[in-house]
Amino acid sequence: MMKLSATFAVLAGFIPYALGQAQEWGQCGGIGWTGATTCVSGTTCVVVNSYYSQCQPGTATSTTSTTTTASTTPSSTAGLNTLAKAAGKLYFGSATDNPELSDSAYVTILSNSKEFGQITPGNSMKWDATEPTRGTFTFTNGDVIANLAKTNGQLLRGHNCVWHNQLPSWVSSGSFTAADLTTVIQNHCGTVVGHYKGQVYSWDVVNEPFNDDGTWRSDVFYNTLNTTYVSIALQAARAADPNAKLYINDYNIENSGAKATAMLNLVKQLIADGVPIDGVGFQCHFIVGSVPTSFQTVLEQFTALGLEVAITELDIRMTLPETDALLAQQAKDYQSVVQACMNVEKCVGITIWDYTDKYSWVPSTFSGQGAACPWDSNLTIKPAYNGIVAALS
Ligand code: 9MR
Repeated sequence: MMKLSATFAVLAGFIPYALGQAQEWGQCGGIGWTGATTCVSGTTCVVVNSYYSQCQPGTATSTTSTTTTASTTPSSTAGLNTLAKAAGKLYFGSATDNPELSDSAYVTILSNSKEFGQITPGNSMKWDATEPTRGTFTFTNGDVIANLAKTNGQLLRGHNCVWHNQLPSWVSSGSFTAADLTTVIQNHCGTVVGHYKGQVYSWDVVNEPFNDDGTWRSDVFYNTLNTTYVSIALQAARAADPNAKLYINDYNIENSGAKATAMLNLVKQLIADGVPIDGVGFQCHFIVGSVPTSFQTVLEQFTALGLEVAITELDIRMTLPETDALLAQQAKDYQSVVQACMNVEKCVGITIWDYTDKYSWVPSTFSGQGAACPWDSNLTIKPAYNGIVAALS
């Protein structure tokens, strides 16, 4: 069994394990379990899966070990958004997605504007969702999330207009002339941004334009229009909703390096050319124990150009199973990432890429990894929550 030191328990806000022994067939461990972790005489604690260990009849021939993580007590009950706003930020927010909205316990937390003052639709405003066939727009799912934000008094980030991924095949495999594709982008961005006019705080107009080495990503937009697709999209978005902040959003630009430099050079050029650009989004999909060290410096390079910046898709994944040590490191990592935004005045807000492990994109994308969010899959806060609180306070 894993043991918590007294110091660690205080620092991380853990509740000590309940005393006593579990009965035959009772639960004796598993992620999130805070009850007894030893079994009555004649039974043995057997790991059924990482979430459930059980006292089964018989005596162990060897010591059974399981990963048990204790429950977390919030170090503040103010709520993450309340703390962020008190510290001068516009919001602390979360991504969400339509299928999850049938989970009422999930929605209750998402809708608590003390925790979340902003939401981003994870999928339902993307091109494949909004214009699956040319010129035919569907906003049903996007509207559900826009209306939820409105009902909850939460800001909305629009995500996204132009991206290489989640494109309907009529776009990704279309053979367009430059003039055709210009019209297609103008119509798509203009219609989608126009549909949500007045409801969106900021739009990720262009998403992930660069490869990790800082070269331009090869996709239908770049291959047909070279870099001009960026200004075409931004201008169409500005015309459609003059009050929405227009962002370019990417990952692996959080540390100094070729990709961050490429983004910096792009926005400098856009500014020089008089193209509308208000902000840069830093996705921040990180790994426990290796969050970037030059993040604040990079943020400041962008704000020095007069832009705002935001953390748009934060999560910090780990190799499973989660352990107390990994969760403690994750808390430190969340704290340092959020602190970087806190230290930069024009870093306007922080969005986590869903608040709970229950609906995180990570496990289905990175085999063997997960537990990336501040709430676990039982919708209970993890030490990461207190890491965020520490940065926001
Ligand atoms: O969270 C989104 C997930 O549900 C989708 O399957 C995935 C498909 O590409 O996109 C996820 O969101 C991505 C976001 O739109 C852009 N940055 C990376 C995010 C995680 O993949």
